[in-house]
Formats: sequence, C-alpha cells, structure tokens
Amino acid sequence: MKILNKKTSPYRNQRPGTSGLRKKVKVFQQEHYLENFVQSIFANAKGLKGHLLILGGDGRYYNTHAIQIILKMSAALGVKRVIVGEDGLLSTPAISCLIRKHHAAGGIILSASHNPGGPEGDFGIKFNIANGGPAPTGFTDAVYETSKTLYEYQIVDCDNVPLDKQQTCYIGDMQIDVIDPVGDYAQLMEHLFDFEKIKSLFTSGLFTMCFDAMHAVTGPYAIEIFNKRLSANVGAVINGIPREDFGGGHPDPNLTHARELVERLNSGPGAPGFGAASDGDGDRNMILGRNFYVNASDSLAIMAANAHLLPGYRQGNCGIARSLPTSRAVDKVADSLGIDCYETPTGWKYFGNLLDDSRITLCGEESFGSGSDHIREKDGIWAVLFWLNLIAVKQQSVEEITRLHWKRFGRHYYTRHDYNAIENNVAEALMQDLRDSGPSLTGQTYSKNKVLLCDDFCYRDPVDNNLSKNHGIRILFEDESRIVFRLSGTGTEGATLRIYIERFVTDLSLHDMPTQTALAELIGIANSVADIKNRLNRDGPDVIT
Ligand code: G16
Repeated sequence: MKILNKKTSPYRNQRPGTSGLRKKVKVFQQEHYLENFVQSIFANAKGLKGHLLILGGDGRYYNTHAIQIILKMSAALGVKRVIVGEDGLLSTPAISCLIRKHHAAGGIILSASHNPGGPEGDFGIKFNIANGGPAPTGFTDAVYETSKTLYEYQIVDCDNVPLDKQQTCYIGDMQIDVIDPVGDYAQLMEHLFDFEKIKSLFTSGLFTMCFDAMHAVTGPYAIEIFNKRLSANVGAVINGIPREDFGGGHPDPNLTHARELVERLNSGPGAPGFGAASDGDGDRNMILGRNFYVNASDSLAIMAANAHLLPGYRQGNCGIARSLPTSRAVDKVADSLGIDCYETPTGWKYFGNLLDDSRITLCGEESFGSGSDHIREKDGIWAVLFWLNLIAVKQQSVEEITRLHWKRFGRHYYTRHDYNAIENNVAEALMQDLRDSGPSLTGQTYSKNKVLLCDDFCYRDPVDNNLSKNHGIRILFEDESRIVFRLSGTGTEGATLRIYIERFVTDLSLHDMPTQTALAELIGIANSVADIKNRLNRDGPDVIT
C-alpha cells in the first residue's frame, strides 16, 4: 500500500455550521478542498485509527467521488474497517443506527440535507461520534482550527473501490464492507413499532398512504419498509429512485417543495389518508392528513402524548426536549405528564447529552425533525412509522388525532417566515440591533399584550455544564405568544433570516382559523420590531411554513 503525503494549503472557510460543512459543489471541487476537511476531521477524531468507520451519503452529485477519497484517506490513517452503503448510499439515521449497532468509532455523512443537489447545487460533510450523533461544538471548533493551518494530508494511491454491489474488499489491510443500506435500519424499526398492526391498516383496503421520497436517499428505505414489509397500497412511495440532482427538485419536505405530495393529499375524497415526505438524507419528515397539515412542533407534541401506546415506548417518556424555535406545544404535554421539558439551541447535536444521560426519550425541532433515544439523529422514516402505528392503534385520521390533541392541550398556532440570501452584513446588523434593543422591549405592550422577556437565548447543558450563547432573540409575551429571530446555520448563499411566531389558543371555537390569519397581529409586531421592510427591502418572506 503506497501512502502519498500530499502538499496542500489551508482554506479559511471550513467552519462547520448547524450540521457539518455545507458549501456549493463548486467550492468542494476546488483542489484538495474535501481532502483538507477530511484530514482536519481525522486529526481530531482520535478513536478512528485501528477502528471501525461508517461511511455513506444521500446520493447527491459528488457523493461517490467523495467516498472514494475518504476510503483512500481512511486507509492512509490506519482505519481498520469501513462499512459503506451500496452505491455509497446511507441515510443519516441509518448511519447513526450502524454506528451504535457495530460500536464504530464514528461515521462520516455526505449530505447537504434539504439543500438542492447537482453540479450547481450543494454538498456537505459531517462527522458523527461514537454515540451515533453529530459531533459536539467542541469537536467541530477543533476541526475548524486544524483546517486553518493544514499543509499536508495522507492518501493511499490505489484504484477506486467498487461500490455497486454488496461485497467485502480491501485497501491494504483496511477491510471495506459494502452493505445493504436498509437492512439494519429496517430491523430496528421492526423492533420499535407494531408492523403487524400497521400492515392490517393496509390489508383492510380502507387506508392508503403516499410517501414522497423526493428522489433522495429514503427511496430504498421506503420501498423496503412500506411496500415490502408493510404491504402498503400501490403508489405508496413516489419519487423513490435516488438521483444525483434529486430529479431537479429541492429535497425539503415542506408545503412549498413537496408540492406533488400536497396536491395528492388535497385531491378530494379519494386522496390518501396519510401523507409524508422526507429530505435529502432522510432525517426530516413532514406529516400530512387528507387535506390537513401537521406542523412539526405539533407532531412532536402528539408523539409525546401518545408514545406509551407504541411497543418501543410502552415505558413512557422519561423527559422531552425541543429546540428554542420549536413551538411550546410539547411543553404542555410534558407538564401534564409531570416530566422535564428541555429547551435547547437549534441543532440536533444539543440533544446528544440529554439522550446519553437518559434524561429524555423523545426530542424534536420545528425544522421537520423528530426522533427518540433509538439513535442519535432525527429520523424521517421513524416519524412516519410512529404516525402509522398511532393511526393503527387509535383508528383515527391524522386530522382527528390532531384536533383531539388541540382540544386537550390547547392549540399553538405556529409559522416560520424565511428571508433567504440576504447580504451577510445586513443580516448581522439586524440581529445585532435586536440584541441591543431587546432589553428595552421587556415590559412594553403591543395590542394589550405585554412583553414579559426579550433576550438572546443561551443554553447551559445540564450534563456537561457547557454554556453556549447567541442562539436567537426571543420575545415572550404575557399570553404565552412568542416571536423568535435567528439566522440559519445551514444555508450556502448569503444569510437566511428565520422568524418564528407562535400563539397559544385554548378556546375551541378559535381552533379553525387559517394560521397566517391567527398570527397576523404577531407577524406585524415581528416585522415592525425588526424593521423588516426597510432593512430587507422585500415584499414578504421567501418561504412560509
Ligand atoms: C440541521 C440540524 C437541525 C436544525 C436544522 C435547521 O438539519 O441538524 O438540528 O434544526 O439544520 O437549521 P437552520 O435553521 O440553522 O438552517 P438538517 O436536516 O439540515 O441536517
């Protein structure tokens, strides 16, 4: 085995964001760009040498190219064995599952999640640690520091490894197992959910579903689990073949980008009774009923309230966590269950310690993410199975389950307004001004609604006691309404401002308003507090969810 010492020079823009390093493909195609970042990971992931690494990605453009480079660099590092998905495919939750099942030292996930793919699109790379979850900030900061002073990397000079069939092969002494990407994950799902009960939904002939894999990684998982193991209806999986450019689509499971699915669910009495979509790497989910949308925060709350009904969660929740901008619907459930509800910054990595310390069973985020202690990533197919199992147990529709939940706990109207591709300095100035003026808002009254608190959210991890700051400006009102402002950490073009708005309504007669109408007053307050029109010079948000 011939190891080459390659000379390189540092790139200054390799700071990981909310979830790994995400850039345009063209950026990754610069000479040694990927290699530099991988070497920086290897320099800090001390456990990899002599151990097992899990490797795979969402199948987007550049995926297999990157895998070949990482395999050759892993061999140079002295990794003992790599498990890689056939065709280089592995969903993010499947990688987390494999890391845990095989006691790997870590995993490398190649994905830019819900961002578009193809040669003009985005690419990304992320390291997960031995618990199966995203590396914590301390690790990603160290990787960034290394990347700034990196002048050399090591790679084996050898042919590419065939990834197109399941087999074992070697680079030097390093064993490479090309495996079925779905098997281990599907087995875990069978353990958590009552597959027989879900199957009976479909075999009754009275229930149909439609899952939109958006030409991303979940296609093979959905076909195996929904079609083959659960005997779902014909047409249960659409856009199920992974494509390098996601079929030209934007693999973001929301009402805007999953339009084909939404149209099917809204197509009248013959429409499927259940709809769902996942994103590029399979960790996000959107849940729909017939002509009915369940926002991700409500979905988390409903899961938390009903988990004890499903086989994998019969012992109930030991605690729950949500990210700051996720609505407080789940807090009401935690209150009624008498368990802790943790509020964390945005980013799945903040749930890791709480899960490892058995403080929580379920966790979730407004950004179409939910999951549990079964792995250390959010999990799209898992969420779909959770809902299917719940429908099978309750024999109620998605809409009925949701409305009964609102009746019991109250309804949190919720929306997120995104302003994309803002100039960085404009976005930073907006946030800084909010940070500066925030304290003076406390005590002010807007339309009879008093501001109880306005601050910049910071989080002290209860397990390792680490303090992290500047996670979003939150305005809390006396009537339990909330507005949160933060900048996205996953975009690749300028800055994205996200404004999250919620209002808590217990009065049943007010549970039928269109969301944007119910929130109109708060939206007005948010826009005026941040002076959106003047600063951004836009007529409205680019995406409303
Ligand atoms: C990532 C993180 C999530 C986070 C989301 C949104 O998701 O894993 O924890 O909620 O980004 O981040 P932002 O609002 O900063 O864009 P994914 O699915 O993109 O990996």
